[in-house]
Amino acid sequence: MRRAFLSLGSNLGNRAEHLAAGVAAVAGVDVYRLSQVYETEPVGGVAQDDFWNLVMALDTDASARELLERARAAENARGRRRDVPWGPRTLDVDVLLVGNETSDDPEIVLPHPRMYERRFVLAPLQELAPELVAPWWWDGAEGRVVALGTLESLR
Ligand code: PH2
Ligand code: MG
Ligand code: MG
Repeated sequence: MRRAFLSLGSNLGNRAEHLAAGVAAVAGVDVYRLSQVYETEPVGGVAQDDFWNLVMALDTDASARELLERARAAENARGRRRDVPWGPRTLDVDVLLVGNETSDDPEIVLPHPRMYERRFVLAPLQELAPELVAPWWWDGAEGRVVALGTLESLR
C-alpha cells in the first residue's frame, strides 16, 4: 500500500460535478482524502476560463500505470475532448506522485515534472502533505489561486 497524489482540474461545464465524478472514478474502493477546491488562473498561455482544482491523496495498491488508466477513464467518462492542447477541459486528472516511485516513462513521468511550477498544484498539495512541498517552490511557481471551500460545500 502506498500513498499517491493526483491533481484534478475542470474549467468547462459544471466544474463541481466533473470533479466529484472524477474523484469517485479514480478512487474506486481506495481510501482517499481531498484538499479544498481552489479557483485558479489558467497556466500555460491559452486564454480560457478559470479552473477549479483540487488534489486527492489516495492509499492504494494500484500501480502508477493503473492510476494513469483510471485517470484516462475518468476523463473520458466526463466527455473530455482533446482538440486544443492545454485548452479548456471538463476534467483533467494528472498523477503527481506514487509513493517514492520515480519514472521516466514518457506516458507517466514521476514525480510529475511540472508540479513545482504550478500553484494550482502546490496550494492543495500543501494542505494534504505539507512535508512534500518545499516553501521556496512557491516563489518560482505561477498562477493566482483562491481557496473556495470543500467540494461537498460547492455541489
Ligand atoms: N491544467 C493545464 C494547463 N493549465 N491551469 C490551471 N489553473 N489549472 C489546470 O488544471 C491546468 C492549467 C494542463 O493540464
Ligand atoms: Mg494537467
Ligand atoms: Mg492531464
